[in-house]
Amino acid sequence: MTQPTTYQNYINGTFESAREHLEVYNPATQALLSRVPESGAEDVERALAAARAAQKGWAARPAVERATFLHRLADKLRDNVARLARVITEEQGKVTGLAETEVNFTADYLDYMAEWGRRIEGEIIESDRPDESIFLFRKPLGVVAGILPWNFPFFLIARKMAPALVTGNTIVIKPSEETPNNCFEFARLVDALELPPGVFNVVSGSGATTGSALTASPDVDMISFTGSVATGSRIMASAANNITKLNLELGGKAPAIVMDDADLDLAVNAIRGSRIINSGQVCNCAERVYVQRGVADEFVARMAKAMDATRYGDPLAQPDVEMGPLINRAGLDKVARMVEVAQGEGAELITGGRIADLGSGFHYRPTVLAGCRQEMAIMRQEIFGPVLPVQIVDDLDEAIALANDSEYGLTSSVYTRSLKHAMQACRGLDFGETYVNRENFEAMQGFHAGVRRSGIGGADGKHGLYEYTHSHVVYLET
Ligand code: TXE
Repeated sequence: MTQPTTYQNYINGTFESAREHLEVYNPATQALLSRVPESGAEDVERALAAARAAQKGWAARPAVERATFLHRLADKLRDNVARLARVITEEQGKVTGLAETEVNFTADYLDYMAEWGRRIEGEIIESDRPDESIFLFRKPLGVVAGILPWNFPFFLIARKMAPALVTGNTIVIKPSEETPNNCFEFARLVDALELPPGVFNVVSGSGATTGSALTASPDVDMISFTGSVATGSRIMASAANNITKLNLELGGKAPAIVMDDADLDLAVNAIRGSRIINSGQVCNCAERVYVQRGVADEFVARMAKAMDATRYGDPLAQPDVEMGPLINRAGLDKVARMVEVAQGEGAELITGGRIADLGSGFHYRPTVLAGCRQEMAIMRQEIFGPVLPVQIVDDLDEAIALANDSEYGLTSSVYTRSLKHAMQACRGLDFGETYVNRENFEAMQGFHAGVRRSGIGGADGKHGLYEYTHSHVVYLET
């Protein structure tokens, strides 16, 4: 058996030990993988001070020069795909193919954001005065704190650091305590680039200790957070003391609407894929289905068959599985409890419905629940597991009204062959994203943002890039 690795924080271009440590386990085998710093307030302050000291010099470089570091990092990622994917799978539990996709997508994302180096634009605004010019510059905010979740832990590093760095900010990343190892491997590759010290820093630790030290600090200009609504709300309260700018992605309860005129093969395939990918632990994937009455029985029967056929297990021991374990015991218990409560409230269990005993690991059987009603917790709260609750609707108006009746508003999808229905859904759905006749996944050049409690601001594309800047308007009278 391999010995657990001990990782160190990455502060000011140096790997440093911390006084306290946390342990990281493989969710499929429960084997100890690593010890990582439980960083205290002093570690956090040192990282922030390093980021502050580096920021002005970093911002003074041309954006295209800053971008070259991101391109070089992308190349390093591509040279290490298999190794990095293994680190991700070991601590997070996703299947190897998905982990490899995550690494490759992260490399592409770094390249994509680097390309903005030559495209960041200000504005020249018409003046009311005869001899005046008005210029709008875009400037970096300063020091960004990036607080990460565990579901796409590697990609989320880049989703925060790439737009931050290309626009001239410096960053301190805190990975989730569930999945910090991949972030330290990322830092090792950054270290080999000879990026100026302090531009990119990593401090690991729990939310209560390290996360709250970061969000409480007056030396942070923007907090970019992806995680739960409860933690997002706590972070907002903490940021309020310093009026720190926030960018929050807080998950979703994505509705999938399946109309009588849908291509059912496509709908079943896409929705099933969306529920088992990453064991259902994805913010943008179908969490509840509204199916029109005419195809409801057939949809449920086909979905149950497809879910039932899912191969799951330890992705490193059985490379052909389609789904790995859930992230931890708490995640597994939450999913199991939600399914039990739903059945108590009258939902009909079609398939699955229990923890899978594979000897070790946090596995849950792919599950379909029919006869669900809007007031059930399973239709309202984020499940974050391979469980699909299905409710019957009579028409599209009803489906849209039920879809919108949610505290979340990140993504949504609709399956129909009718252009009229598709456009009606696009007009009626109050969400940050809608997918029509396709699986739920966003593009890096889009804009991933939610409404209601799904967050504030967003990521990706031009709009995501400019979240990391502020405007500076200059009135020049000559
Ligand atoms: O999230 P947390 P958890 C949802 C999903 C999941 C639930 C709980 O429903 O079941 O959240 O997951 C840091 N100050 N999502 O408990 O607590 C923490 O250390 C500062 C949806 O893992 O939000 C970690 O780095 N930071 C989501 C990060 O916040 C704090 C993805 C996320 O942890 C903190 C993940 C504090 N007080 C879970 N407390 C998505 N949007 O996709 C915790 N953290």
